[in-house]
Amino acid sequence: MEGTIKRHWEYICNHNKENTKILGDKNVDPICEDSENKFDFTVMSYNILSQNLLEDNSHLYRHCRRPVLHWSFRFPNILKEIKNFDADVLCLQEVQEDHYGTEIRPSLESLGYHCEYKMRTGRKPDGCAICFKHSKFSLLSVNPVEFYRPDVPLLDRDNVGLVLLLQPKIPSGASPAICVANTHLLYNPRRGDIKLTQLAMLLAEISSVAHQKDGSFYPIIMCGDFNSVPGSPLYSFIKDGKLNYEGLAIGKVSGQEQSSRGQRILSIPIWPPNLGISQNCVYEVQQVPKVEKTDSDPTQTQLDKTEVLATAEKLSSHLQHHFSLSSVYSHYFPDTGIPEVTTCHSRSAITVDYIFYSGEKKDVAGEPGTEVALVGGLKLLARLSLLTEQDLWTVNGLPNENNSSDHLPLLAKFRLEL
Ligand code: KL2
Repeated sequence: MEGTIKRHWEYICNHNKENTKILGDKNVDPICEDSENKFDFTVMSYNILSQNLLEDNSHLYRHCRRPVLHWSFRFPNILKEIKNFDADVLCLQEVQEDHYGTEIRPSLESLGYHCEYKMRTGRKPDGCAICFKHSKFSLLSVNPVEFYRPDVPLLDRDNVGLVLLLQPKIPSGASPAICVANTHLLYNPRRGDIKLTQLAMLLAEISSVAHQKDGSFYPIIMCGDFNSVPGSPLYSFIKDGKLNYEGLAIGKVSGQEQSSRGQRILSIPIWPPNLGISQNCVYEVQQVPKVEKTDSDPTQTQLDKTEVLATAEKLSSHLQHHFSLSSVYSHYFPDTGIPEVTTCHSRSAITVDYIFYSGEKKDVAGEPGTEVALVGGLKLLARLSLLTEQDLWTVNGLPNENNSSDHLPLLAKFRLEL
């Protein structure tokens, strides 16, 4: 018998953004702030390891005892975990279609979840699911995203994303919607060009789903398996909202592997204009040529300006997005500096899974009353602690007797200030 490893809730009190403090561990919920106009909810992101991928990549699981690799052994464990954590929103990756239909969806429905699913395109039969508690949210819209594009040769991979708009159910009535996105980006460590483009496509969809009439955005939660490590260019782009990729090798984008022999440098731009997504990661509106006729012929001037802008954008190696996203996890244990891991098998033990959320950093340049920027944003209340690689090898790595995926579930408690 392999032992179990305890993970604990870390409660976070961040009245003051500069020194976000972890207040307590263990299972005490210190009262950070007693606000009446709030909506609290929990989110889990979990790559549950599709049986099909487990069998295709069986060399990664040679350290495991045979019986723990059977789906009939793994599924009850995964379900038990989901049931015990009881999150209000589940973002699941590697959800195999047949298992989803026959076991996963029915089981989650009987636990009070509404489930939405997007299967990959192509031949691999898994996909992403977002499930939420009926009791906490109603569904406003479902927006699947396919990263495969027959008209864009770069985008020949079958990964997908799913974006939901959810309405919190609160007794007092008015609350903004919440946008929840889930994805599993391409694995191939050498194809950072595709990974970045897939991310841009997800961000463009989130922009269009989460954007409000006044130009601001609903609160956003973006979860998933990004197949990129903390501090990598792809990760930094998510957190910083900008990336200059000039001279960057395609194999360096995700940071999964050290070597970059014989690697191409990212082209500028990375994706072609017919994708219809700008360097700011929003859908481009169809340019209808403006015909303005006056005596001095301003049509000519109009045209020149458009051309100049188009050229400037084409030559720029800068990507941007419009969200202020923070990561629930900080990726290193503060006392030791040892990395947290979210996935562990015989070839690697790294962080590739994340829960990103919007709303906490707004640099309103030190003006008095800056905290007001938090209104409508999400506040991180707590997270379930992660583990080190060493911790996991004391229980024979992943999957094991009790943890039935090669990833750990990530969990966060959020507060929406109303
Ligand atoms: O890294 V993952 O596992 O997020 O845990 O995402 C991919 C990999 C997943 C979907 O493609 O399948 C795993 N070597 C190792 N792992 C692989 C490989 C490979 N060649 N191909 C797919 N996966």
